[in-house]
Amino acid sequence: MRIFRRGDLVGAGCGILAAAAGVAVAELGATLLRPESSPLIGIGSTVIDLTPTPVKEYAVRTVGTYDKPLLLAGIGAVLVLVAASLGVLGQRRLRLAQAGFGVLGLVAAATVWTRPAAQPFDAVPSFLAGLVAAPILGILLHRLPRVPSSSGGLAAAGRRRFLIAAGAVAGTAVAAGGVAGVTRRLAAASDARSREAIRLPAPVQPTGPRITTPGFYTPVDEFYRVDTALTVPRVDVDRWRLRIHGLVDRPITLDFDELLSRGLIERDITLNCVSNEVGGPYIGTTRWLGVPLAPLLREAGVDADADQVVARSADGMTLGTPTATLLDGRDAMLAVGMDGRPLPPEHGFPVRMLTPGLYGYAGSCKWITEVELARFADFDAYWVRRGWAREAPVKTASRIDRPAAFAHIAPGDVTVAGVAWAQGRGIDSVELQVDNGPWEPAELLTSPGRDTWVQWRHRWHATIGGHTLRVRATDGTGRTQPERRATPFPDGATGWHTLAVTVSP
Ligand SMILES: Nc1nc2c(c(=O)[nH]1)N[C@H]1C(S)=C(S)[C@@H](COP(=O)(O)O)O[C@H]1N2
Ligand SMILES: [Mo]
Repeated sequence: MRIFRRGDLVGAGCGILAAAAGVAVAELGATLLRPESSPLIGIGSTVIDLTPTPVKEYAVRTVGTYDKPLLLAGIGAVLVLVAASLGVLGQRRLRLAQAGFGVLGLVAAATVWTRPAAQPFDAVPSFLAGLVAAPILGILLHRLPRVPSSSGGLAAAGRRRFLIAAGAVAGTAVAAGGVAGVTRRLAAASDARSREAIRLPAPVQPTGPRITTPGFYTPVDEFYRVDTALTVPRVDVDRWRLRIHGLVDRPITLDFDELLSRGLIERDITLNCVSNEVGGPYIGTTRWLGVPLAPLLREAGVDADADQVVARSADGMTLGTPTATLLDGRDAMLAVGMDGRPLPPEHGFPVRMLTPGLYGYAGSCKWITEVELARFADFDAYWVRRGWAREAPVKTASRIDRPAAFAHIAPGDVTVAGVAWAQGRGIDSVELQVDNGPWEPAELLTSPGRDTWVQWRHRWHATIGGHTLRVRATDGTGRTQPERRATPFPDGATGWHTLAVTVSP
C-alpha cells in the first residue's frame, strides 16, 4: 500500500498556501495593531516561557543570540507540517481540516492573550489567520479538478483554474507579507527619528574623563543583548509612565520629562549576564546616563518589610532586586542613555533599570514601567520562578581576549591581554599562568572605579610549541576567584579562563 497518493502532494501544497495566506494577513494585522499581537510572536514567546532552564542554557551556549531566529524558524517548520497535513486531510474531510485551521487560530490567540502584557485586541490577528486560512483551503480544494486526466495529471482546463486560484492566493500572501514588512521598517525608521530627536539634559553629576585605552568601552551597537523579547517592545516615550507603588507610603508616577527633571548622573558601569560562561561574550561596559533610584524610593517611603523591589517592563517581564541592595549607596539608576545617546530599543528604550554589582536578570529591567515594593516571601520574579538565585551579586571573573583560543602565533614577546571584573568590589590583581608555571602578576590598566571591568596585560616570551594560558583575578576584598568550574545556573559561572595556543615560526 502506498501511504501517499499523488494528489496528496497537491493537497499538502493547498494546506501550506492557505496557512501562508492566514499568517501573512495576521502579520499585516499585527503590524497595524502592535508587534506583540502577532500569532508567531505569541506562540514563540510562550515556547520561550515554557522552555525548561537547562534547554534555555543549552541554547544560549550553543547558538547564542541566534536562538530567536532559530526558534521562529522552528515554529515555521512545525506550522508547515501541520498545514500540509490539514491540506491532505481536507481532500477527504474538508470541514474537519477547516476546523483544524480554526483551532490553530484559537491556539495562537490563546498564546497571545495569555502574555503577561497582553492587550484586549491582541487576539485579533490570530483570529484573522484562522478566518482567512479555513475558507482559502476550501476554495483551493474546490478548484482542484476531480477527474484526473488520462496522463494521470490534472485535466488541462481544471489545472489552469486551479493554478490561477493558487497563484492569486500566493500573490496575496506575498503582497500582505511585503506590506507588513515595509510598514514595519517605516515604523522602525520613524521610531529611530523620534529617538534621535530626544535631547537628554547634561548630567548634574558628571563622571571623570573617559578612559582612552581601546576596548575599555563596548561600542553600543556591539553591546550584548539578552532578553526574552521576540519582538523588541515599542514604547512611545510621550505615553511612557513609571509607577513606583506597592508597599510604600506615597506612590509616585512620573512621565519621561518628570523623570529627567530629577537630575541625571553619568557613570561607567560594566553589565554582564548570569548566563555568561567562563570566557564568554555576554558582558559590556559603557557610560550610562540615568536618574538615581534610591532617592525616588526614599521619596515614596519604603515600608520596613518591603525587602524586594519588583521591576516590571512593557513586555510583562518581572525582575526582583533586594531593596537593601538598591539603598546601600551604589549607583543604581533608571538609565535613559548609553554613551551620551538615548538607549537603543534593544537595550530598553526609553528607560531601563541598572544595578551595578548584580547580574542583569536581578536588577537591570529593560523597558521598565513599574517599580513595585514587595516582599520576597510573597513574589518570585520571572527568572527566580525558573530556579535562578534570588540574590545575584556578580562573581569575580577574568577573561583572556588576546591571543584568541587556538591562535597560531610567532615566537618571541607576546602581549597577553584581557579584562577582569568584580563590580562593586573592584579588582585588586590579575595573574597569568603559562602551562603549569608560576602565577605571574599582570599589569592593570587605568579604570574609573569598582563598577567596571579592568583591562590587564602581560608580556609573555612565547617559545615554540603548544601552550596553555590561564588567568585568575583577586577582587578588592582580597578573594581570588575559585578554580572550581561551575556552570552559570543558578547564580553564575566560576572557574579560571584557560585557552591553548600554538607557537610556531
Ligand atoms: N524587560 C526585560 N529586561 C531584561 C531582560 C529581559 O528579558 N526583559 N533580561 C535581563 C538580562 S538576563 C540581562 S543580562 C540584561 C541584559 O541587558 P542588555 O540586553 O541591555 O545587555 O537585561 C535584563 N533585563
Ligand atoms: Mo542575563
